[in-house]
Amino acid sequence: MKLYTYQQAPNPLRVHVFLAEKGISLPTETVDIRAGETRAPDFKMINSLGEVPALELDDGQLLTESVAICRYLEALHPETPLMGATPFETALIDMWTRRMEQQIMAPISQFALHSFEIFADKIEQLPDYAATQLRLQKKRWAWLDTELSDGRTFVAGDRFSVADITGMAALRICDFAKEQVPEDLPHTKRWERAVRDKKSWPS
Ligand SMILES: N[C@@H](CCC(=O)N[C@@H](CS)C(=O)NCC(=O)O)C(=O)O
Repeated sequence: MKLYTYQQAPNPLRVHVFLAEKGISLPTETVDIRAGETRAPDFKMINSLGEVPALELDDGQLLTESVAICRYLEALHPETPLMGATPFETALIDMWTRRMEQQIMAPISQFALHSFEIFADKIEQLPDYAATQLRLQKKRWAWLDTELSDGRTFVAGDRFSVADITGMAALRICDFAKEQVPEDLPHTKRWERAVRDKKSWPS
C-alpha cells in the first residue's frame, strides 16, 4: 500500500491524523502541491481530479477522497474505532462528518480557493465571494458553539472521531488563512483546544 500525500495540506492531514490515532504507518510518496505536481499528467493518472490524498493498494487499485481512505483503513484496523463502534455511533459520526465538511470546512476552503495565489490557475477566483465565505465561517463557528454548549468534548460525543479530524482540517486552513476561531465562542474554543492538544495534531 502507498499513500500519495502532501503532509502539510488539509485533506492529506485528515489521513495522517487518522493513521497517527490508530498508531499505524504507511509508505508514502510526497506529491508537492506547491511545485504543481498534483496537476501533472502522471499524477492525474492516479487521481483525475489532481488532488491528494490517494491510496494505492498492493494490487494497483486506487482510492481517493480522504473519508473513503479512512473508511478502508478503519476496516483493516478496527482499533481504536474512529468511525463508530455501534450502529448508532457510526451513523452519528457520519452525520457529524458531513456537518463538519459542509458547514465548517466548506466556507474556509472556499475562501482559500478564491483568494490564495496557489489556486489562481485552478479555478476562476471571485474575491467578493471569498469575502462572503469568511463572514459565513464566523457564523458557522457560532453555530458549532451552540451545538457544543451541552459540554461534550468532541463533536459527535465524548469520544474523538473522524468528524473531529475533519474539523482539524478546517482549523489547518484557518491557520494558513491567518483566521482564528472567535474568542467569544467558549464551547468551540474548548473543542479547538481539545483537538489541537492531541498528539496526532501535526507540529
Ligand atoms: N475531497 C477531497 C479533497 C482533496 C483536496 O482538495 N486536496 C487538495 C489538498 S488539501 C489538493 O490536493 N490540491 C491540489 C491542487 O490544488 O493542485 C478529499 O477529501 O480528499
